[in-house]
Amino acid sequence: MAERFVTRGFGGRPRSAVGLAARIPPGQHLVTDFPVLSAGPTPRIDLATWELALSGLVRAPVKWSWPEFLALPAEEFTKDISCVTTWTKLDTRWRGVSVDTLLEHVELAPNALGLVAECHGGYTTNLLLSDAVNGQAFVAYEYDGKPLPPDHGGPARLVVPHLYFWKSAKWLRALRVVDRDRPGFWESNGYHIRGDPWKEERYSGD
Ligand SMILES: Nc1nc2c(c(=O)[nH]1)N[C@H]1C(S)=C(S)[C@@H](COP(=O)(O)O)O[C@H]1N2
Ligand SMILES: [Mo]
Repeated sequence: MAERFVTRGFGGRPRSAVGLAARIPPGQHLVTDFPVLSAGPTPRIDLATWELALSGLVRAPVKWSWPEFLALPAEEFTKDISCVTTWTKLDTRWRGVSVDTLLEHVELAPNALGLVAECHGGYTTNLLLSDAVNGQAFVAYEYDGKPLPPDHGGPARLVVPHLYFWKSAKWLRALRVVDRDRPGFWESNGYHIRGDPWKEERYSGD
């Protein structure tokens, strides 16, 4: 992927060295490439059969086909992302549907507490609803103005930029509403249940 030395003019963010440093969470370093990190092979996903489900503790579960998903109101998001392996990438540019928009289509049960992101290939990650609403998380299908590449989670992935990037589940197929914050794949393998980069919540016990 071609990277430019000069950053484009994303609205009003600080560009001085001091300003940039203030955007890098503790223990992280800046990258300009976009590393690929996957626990398994990149699945081949057919858009003709692709579905996104919103299921679990909702009155009536919803499923979107690819055309239905693309018809939902979408937004542009420009966000900094941090991977627990210590890279941080600034101003990543995505297009997708906010989790708020998805949740407008269901009625949550009173005991709804979290979401489990379920992926093609079996990967899962857990998220509190309080970390998923109010514009904090979205399901992206474009990166940098182009369809999201398969290695980066295309056709569509969850992006939760304020938490370590393992929470940003690639090849998303379902968001399941749950009443307990149970650990997903990495959270069951020694990583933190929440993963806030600014608090360095890397490993369970941090
Ligand atoms: N389905 C799925 N989602 C995943 C992963 C994975 O292995 N499978 N890896 C996670 C991890 S650890 C990171 S850091 C990011 C990496 O995303 P990228 O490959 O687009 O950089 O995806 C996250 N989402
Ligand atoms: Mo990661």
